[in-house]
Amino acid sequence: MLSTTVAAAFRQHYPATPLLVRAPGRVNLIGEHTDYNNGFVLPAAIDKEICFAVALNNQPEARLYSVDQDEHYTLNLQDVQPGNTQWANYLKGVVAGFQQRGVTVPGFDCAFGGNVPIGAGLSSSAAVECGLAFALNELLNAGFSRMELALIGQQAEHQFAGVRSGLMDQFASLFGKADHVVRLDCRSLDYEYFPFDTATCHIVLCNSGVKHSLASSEYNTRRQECEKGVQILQQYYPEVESLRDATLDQLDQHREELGDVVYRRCSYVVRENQRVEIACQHLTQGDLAAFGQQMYASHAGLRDDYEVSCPELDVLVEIARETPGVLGSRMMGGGFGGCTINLVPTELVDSFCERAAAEYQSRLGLHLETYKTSIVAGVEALPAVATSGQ
Ligand code: GAF
Repeated sequence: MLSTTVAAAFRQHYPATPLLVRAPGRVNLIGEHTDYNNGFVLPAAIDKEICFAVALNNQPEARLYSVDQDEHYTLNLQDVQPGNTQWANYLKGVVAGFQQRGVTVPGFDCAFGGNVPIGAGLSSSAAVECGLAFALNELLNAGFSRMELALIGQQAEHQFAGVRSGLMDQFASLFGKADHVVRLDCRSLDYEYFPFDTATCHIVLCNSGVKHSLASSEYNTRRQECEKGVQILQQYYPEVESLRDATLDQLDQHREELGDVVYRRCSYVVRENQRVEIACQHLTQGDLAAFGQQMYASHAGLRDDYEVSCPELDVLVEIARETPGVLGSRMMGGGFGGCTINLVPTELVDSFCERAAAEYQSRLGLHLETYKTSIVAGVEALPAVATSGQ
């Protein structure tokens, strides 16, 4: 078990009995690139997770150990700055978030590791941020709400990883509920859970294996393009504070001034927000086939208008579309690689995974990994595990 491995690694390097915490990755059924436009998202926490073992250490520094990289990092808590060790940056960003909120962070020891595939669009970085944020909140009795912890994680992403991400990933990791998806209104931060019955339909992920180096720079560019669209619209419609408030009509009226690229980015976001609303109605009615059609439409928008897909993801969606019985498929997360998310009736899951892998190999000569996921609870503390030496 993951927690046993991480607890054992902790005991190998540090003397104390640690607090154990698990922090899941996430899927997002629909609502992509809408979070930083104050729109709607529909994520869920999944059974791919990062485990943490953390204890205060009475030292002036934090000693960090990545079990997966087998690497140590010592953090001077008086001077927390981003550096060259990427995995440590996420943890440092969380420490900085506590400090910026007036919390004195004393020395601590931390070992962590997990099975969220890196660069697969399943938010391994948010799981790392949220796991440590939750553990420090407990150990320091800092009293932050889960939402504040999510905001600390998001801030870490902005300040220490250079990605101006929205709140979806951290929210999903902290607010996940078993067998439910959750719709978040990224402006009001109101959220609503919807039951998702994996007895009849499974969420299957197809990992393209592509880790695109453009992901963070293009992500920030998309965000700027959306902001530019809002600035232009605001001259005519002062009530438009973000793309959440804009309509397709307004965009059409000012199409020339917006220019082709910004127009397409903005119209994608407006349509995607509408799709989330429609998809949630289908979910409430139990109409997963109609839900799946919204996913296909979402993919087409991400590919053609938002331009964050890549040929491998497009092929995977085509394979899903051609497979009888599959209800919906689209690229997921920031884009430029990572996974597609597929809605597959339970009895077809194995045959779909086999077919998708064979087709991916024959069309692109690439190996495909597939994951049949379960929807699990968000970040939580785990019971202590006995390790040798205890
Ligand atoms: C990444 C970001 F971290 C999220 O905030 C979100 O914008 C997503 O890309 C796209 O929907 O996962």
